[in-house]
Amino acid sequence: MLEGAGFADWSLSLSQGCLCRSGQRLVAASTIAGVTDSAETPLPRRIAHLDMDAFYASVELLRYPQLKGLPLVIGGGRRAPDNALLQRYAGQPLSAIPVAEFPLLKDYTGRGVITTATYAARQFGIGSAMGLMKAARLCPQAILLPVDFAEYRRYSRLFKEVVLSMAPLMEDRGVDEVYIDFTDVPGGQRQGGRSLARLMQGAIADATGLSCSIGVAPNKLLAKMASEFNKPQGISIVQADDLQALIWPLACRKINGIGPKSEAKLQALGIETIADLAARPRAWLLQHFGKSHGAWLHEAAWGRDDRPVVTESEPVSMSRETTFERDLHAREDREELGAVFTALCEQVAADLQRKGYSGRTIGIKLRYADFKTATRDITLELPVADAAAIRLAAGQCLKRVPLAQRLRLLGVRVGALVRSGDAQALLAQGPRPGTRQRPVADPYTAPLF
Ligand code: TTP
Ligand code: MG
Ligand code: MG
Repeated sequence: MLEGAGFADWSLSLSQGCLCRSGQRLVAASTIAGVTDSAETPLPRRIAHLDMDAFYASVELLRYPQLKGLPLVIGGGRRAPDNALLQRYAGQPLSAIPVAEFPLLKDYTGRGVITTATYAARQFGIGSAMGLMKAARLCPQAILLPVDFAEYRRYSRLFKEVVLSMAPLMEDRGVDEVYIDFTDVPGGQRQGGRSLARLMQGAIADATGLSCSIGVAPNKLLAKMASEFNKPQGISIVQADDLQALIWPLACRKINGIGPKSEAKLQALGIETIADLAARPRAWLLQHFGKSHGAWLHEAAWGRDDRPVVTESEPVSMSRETTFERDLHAREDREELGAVFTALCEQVAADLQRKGYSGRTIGIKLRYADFKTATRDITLELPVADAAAIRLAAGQCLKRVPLAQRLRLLGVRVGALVRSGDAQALLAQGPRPGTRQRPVADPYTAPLF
């Protein structure tokens, strides 16, 4: 069984909750021809997006510096602290393990995917989400290392602490990226934000040994695009009047929020670049994409986005999922599936308990052999965080999905999270009207999985 990173949509997905708007703007005083204008003029918004370079791989290179410059991919399973290689070199520094001892991509068999690849490996056309065996055909000599989420989380915390020490308005956007409001930070306006971005890159490198790329722009939408312009170790500054030169030539897909489906629809309508999108009348977009999505597409194409930098966030759901080594059948592989299902529930429960949350909405996700995906969920009257209750509710969800076809992936998710302290208070209040009872063991599902 592979522990998939499940990165794209589910795994440990920490979505944002409460909004906290950036603080008061500073007062700018300007002197023109001897006349002092002391009116309160807000400084122009300068929003940075910071994204670590080849994050998981770069963290691995800190402990295996002998692999620097070589093609390296991360994926295929979790790092076991007692694996054969580490045992053979027990007592010696990790940096002393000879390069020739590391596993190569060409020797991998299985269905794991790449979480990330170093820039040296990307030159061979391989990258995130590609199957490891396919990648092995493109770059057989790449070194393959397993994932070590605990270590990546540790470095994630470290670099965010550095950012916060320099600029207090930071929005956490996942393990390796953040938005930062530079507007009112001393020096944040200098060179459009370049000076502060450079200082930040240096401070992060000093504290962690890792490199990052930063884009600074009038808003989050443009900053996110800008941070990719000069990766790795890049700094890109976008001003409002750069839209035509820097943003419009890009493919629509570069807009964060336009995924493969929207891209295909846009292409079918003859829209390839952001310039093509900007050229369509707003009313036309509304007609083809609906009121809200159409309006958003129009605003995005014109580089407009007034979303604030959200400084406090609460996870709204936590999940775990796994892709099987071979497709499994609900009946023929009942025992194996049942064990995986229970393990996933236990993992989510452990995640919840470690982070101090409980949740009322329990969901499952299945991906069938034909890659179609099904999800179901159930909302309980009270939040739960224990594996047995999650397992029971998830089992009820399973009853509601077709199980004739083989499965390649199974996931369990707990949503509608509340802090466990708040959950205790809810428990004391008793059940809410209109929600389901805490499930009892189900004679059909319990033996099925
Ligand atoms: P990214 O920031 O998308 O990628 P990256 O940091 O590896 O490389 P880049 O220099 O282009 O920013 O993702 C951050 C980490 O998230 C990445 O190191 C591994 C993980 N990840 C996955 O596990 N699966 C994925 O499909 C992607 C895109 C990332
Ligand atoms: Mg990154
Ligand atoms: Mg990222």
